[in-house]
Amino acid sequence: MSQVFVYHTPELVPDAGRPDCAVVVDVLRATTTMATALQAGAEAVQVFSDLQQLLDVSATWPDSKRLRVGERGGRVVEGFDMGNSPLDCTPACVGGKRLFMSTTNGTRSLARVQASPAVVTAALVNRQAVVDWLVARRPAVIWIVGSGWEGSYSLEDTVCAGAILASLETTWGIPASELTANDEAVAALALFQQAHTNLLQLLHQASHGRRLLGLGYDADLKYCAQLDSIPVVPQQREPGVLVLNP
Ligand code: 3SL
Repeated sequence: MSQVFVYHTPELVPDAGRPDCAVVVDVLRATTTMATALQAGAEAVQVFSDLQQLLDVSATWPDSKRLRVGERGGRVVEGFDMGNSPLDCTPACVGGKRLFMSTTNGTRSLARVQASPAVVTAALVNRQAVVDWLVARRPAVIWIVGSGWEGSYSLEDTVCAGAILASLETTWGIPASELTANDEAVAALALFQQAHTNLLQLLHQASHGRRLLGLGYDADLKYCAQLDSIPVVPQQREPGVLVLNP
């Protein structure tokens, strides 16, 4: 049976120990964008915490096969091909290309757990696909790692952790009381149970949701709030490189 721990931010992930599987969450918007880009036919998403390193590594790829995705503070990084909007990830734009991506928080969470034996990314849009993947493999210890915002808690990543737990309970048939391994996991499940009928409203209340609304990204919030709309599981094939079929 699995034990599921929830950590709200990469900073709260313990230094000691590691899970059998890490599930990285950044509902607004990095992990939503990753699932969308891979479903739209991107070859891979390669993540970087550091913008200069991203520029150096992506420079070794042919122009026609790469897209530089950069976001800081919700805005597109100057000189990059695109920002972090999942709505830009159409097959015409990303098909066959590698996305070299750096975002404020989501890519830092991935870096924090990249040494785990298995790493997948989850958002509300691909929650059930991730649950099915976990149930098929039954990792003994699962860490769900939220991205938050610059070290602080976020409602949207916590509700997604709760959505994963709620579906693990029903799909697996194991009571949540046996799956939840820390207080954060219990609280995440309670948040989802309270908010599941109107996830968009919760994203509108979230501080990063409000930040994105202020930048005009209303349609992104609507897209990111859709539960189980994309049946894909981005998986780490090598440190920092996410693909659909490793
Ligand atoms: O913080 C992150 O990693 C981003 O997902 C933030 S944003 O939604 O692109 O602004």
